Amino acid sequence: MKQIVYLSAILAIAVAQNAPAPLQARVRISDPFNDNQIQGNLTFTQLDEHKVRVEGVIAGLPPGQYGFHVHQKGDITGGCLSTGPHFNPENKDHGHPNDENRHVGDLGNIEFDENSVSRIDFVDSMISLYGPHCILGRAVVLHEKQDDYGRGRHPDSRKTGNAGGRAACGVIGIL
Ligand SMILES: *[C@@H]1O[C@H](CO)[C@@H](O)[C@H](O)[C@H]1NC(C)=O
Ligand SMILES: [Cu+2]
Ligand SMILES: [Zn+2]
Repeated sequence: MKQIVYLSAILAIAVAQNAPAPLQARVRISDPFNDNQIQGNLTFTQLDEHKVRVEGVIAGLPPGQYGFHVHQKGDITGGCLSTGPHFNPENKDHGHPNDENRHVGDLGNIEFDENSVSRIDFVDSMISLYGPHCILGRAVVLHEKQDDYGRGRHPDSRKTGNAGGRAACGVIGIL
């Protein structure tokens, strides 16, 4: 009896060690070409094939909603503008995170509270840490205005959600 208990304990440990560690990525958000008023860290965790959890805290913008995207390039040599357009490997229109027709990088808006803090914790079903939707080595960009999810009248709505300038950004790296 004791041996069976030992054996199953050893087996359980072996199974746990065989399970791959979750793929994770990290990004430090800042506005180094500005005055470094905006600061934050985010962690991405691959939960399963179609789910990535995004969690972290960003501080430094007045209360409100701000566009939040993954942009194509992990290049911040010339500030957040160097990151290029929204990550859009399937050539779709800009949209809401729950839309079928959206850029892979369209993560919608994040909200800053009255203390200028945004607490982020959501799951997205289109970004990935591997494969054709992989966001590793690309950039997170936080905008100066609210993303209208492509529903606005402005000509930029279908391309960028008319979210205005780029307030802060960071390159997504493997953790
Ligand atoms: C981000 O993480 C670094 C260390 O990993 C820490 O020094 C820094 O304070 C964090 N920034 C915020 C805004 O939490
Ligand atoms: Cu953007
Ligand atoms: Zn977009």
